[in-house]
Amino acid sequence: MTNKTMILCLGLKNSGKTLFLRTLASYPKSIGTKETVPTVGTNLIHVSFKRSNHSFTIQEIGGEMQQLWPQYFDDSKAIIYVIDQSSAIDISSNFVRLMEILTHQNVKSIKPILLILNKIDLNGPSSVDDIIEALFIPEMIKSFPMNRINLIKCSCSNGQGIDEVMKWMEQLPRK
Ligand SMILES: Nc1nc2c(ncn2[C@@H]2O[C@H](COP(=O)(O)OP(=O)(O)OP(=O)(O)O)[C@@H](O)[C@H]2O)c(=O)[nH]1
Ligand SMILES: [Mg+2]
Repeated sequence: MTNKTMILCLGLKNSGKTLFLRTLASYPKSIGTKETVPTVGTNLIHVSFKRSNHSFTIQEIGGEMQQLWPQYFDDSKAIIYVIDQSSAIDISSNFVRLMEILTHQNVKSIKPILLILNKIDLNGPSSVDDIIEALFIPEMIKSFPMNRINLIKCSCSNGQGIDEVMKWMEQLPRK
């Protein structure tokens, strides 16, 4: 019997959610595809891992729909939040959005959260470590016990970190 685990994929516009979903859907064949269009509404992909017989539905909510994110919290078992580490202007919005998610009553004490520091192949104006610090990610991780928050540095362009993401998904509780 397969079990489907529902995961929500959130993040600001242009952070890379659609490419992330596509990359996961047919990894490693998908590496190298880059063309996307901004998501209007939501976008669903299904991923199955044969070795563990564990299946997932991942739902992207387009960055345009930030105000509606909380409506989707209830139905998901976990949240993946994608951050474009090459975009310095997104730092404060990312911080505000993350705080809203982490303190929301349907999220704060139950859901595992994966922070994806995406576009690691690109050099932004700040170093990756500076972005991690500016977003207070170490403090976030410490304040949520039992490894509830994890961070993976990723490139949906060259596939770096995607294996680690798959391992994180496989250890999620089943439906
Ligand atoms: N270099 C590089 N480009 C990336 C990476 N991930 C995504 N992109 C590019 O970033 C742009 C936006 O990617 P999308 O996946 O459409 O972003 P999104 O978060 O789905 O955006 P919305 O749907 O508008 O919320 C596209 O041009 C992608 O090719 C990455 O890891 N590296
Ligand atoms: Mg999208």
